Amino acid sequence: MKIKIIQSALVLSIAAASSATVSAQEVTLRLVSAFAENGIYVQHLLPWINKVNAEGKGVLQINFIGGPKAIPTFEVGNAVKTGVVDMALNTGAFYTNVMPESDFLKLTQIPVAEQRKNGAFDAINKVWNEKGNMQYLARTVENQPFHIYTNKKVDKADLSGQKIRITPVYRDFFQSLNANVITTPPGEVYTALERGVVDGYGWPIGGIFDLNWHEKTKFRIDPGFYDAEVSLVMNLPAYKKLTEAQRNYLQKQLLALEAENTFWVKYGTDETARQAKAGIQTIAFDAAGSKAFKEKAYDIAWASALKQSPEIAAKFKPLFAK
Ligand code: 173
Repeated sequence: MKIKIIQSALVLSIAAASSATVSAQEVTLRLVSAFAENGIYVQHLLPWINKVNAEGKGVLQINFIGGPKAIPTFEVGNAVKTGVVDMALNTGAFYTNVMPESDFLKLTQIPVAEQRKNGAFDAINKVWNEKGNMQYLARTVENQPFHIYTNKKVDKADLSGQKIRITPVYRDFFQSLNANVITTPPGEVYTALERGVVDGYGWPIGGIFDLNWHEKTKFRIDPGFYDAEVSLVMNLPAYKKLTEAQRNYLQKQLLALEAENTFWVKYGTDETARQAKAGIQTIAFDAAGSKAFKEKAYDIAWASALKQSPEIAAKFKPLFAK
């Protein structure tokens, strides 16, 4: 009996040792999302994770841990910085507590493919490495402008008397439109609308149905402004620890993921139609008003960026502009 136990313990330890040897070149990366699991950003990413895992046996695997229930939205940035998780689907607005520059990525006006060519991507990574202890891996969402959604009708670009839910994306712009602003993660928007804590919210053109906000939304203000940035980021030491083969494999899959960003233009069009069908009315300004509205959005955000982080904002600005 005793011998048997020793024997089986030995077998187990050999099995463990050999599996460790066999898998020495396979790494499993833990990924969390700052966005809800049932939302479009995660839903769009899941098939990619499956593909990475199917094609990456013996090289690299991604273990999707979950959304904000696993790690609260505004804590995901620090979780990546400190290595609590290896990777995250996140947006800069959610980790300005790591570095204020994270929110600047909403100001890119060129495709990520071009950012990789003109030096923007490298410039971003220099900052993300140094200030965030992070590697900026890939932008998974493009061509999704932000909008103001509200239940109080307006006939000009003025949110006086309105309480609007924000993140850092919208703060300076909405305050310049005289809104009273309240910061919440996406997970608290529905309740805030339901209880009348807010009259409206900022969000991109797509995704308001994912958490049922359409039930509590009367108007969308056009035009949109900025471009919603949703990206994969990785803990820098974890990234540096990858073998060359693992890093090359990951890079190949990240570029394939970005190549699928063509999805977003049609998604935006479809979501616009779906909002109209759901009874959400559009408030649109005339051509001159629209142009002024958009210009104001960018002017205010860049002015704020240049004030917050003069050198980095000045470096990013020409690389991000059209
Ligand atoms: O929560 C937000 O409104 C926000 O900042 C954001 C950023 C990128 C995509 C979607 C929402």
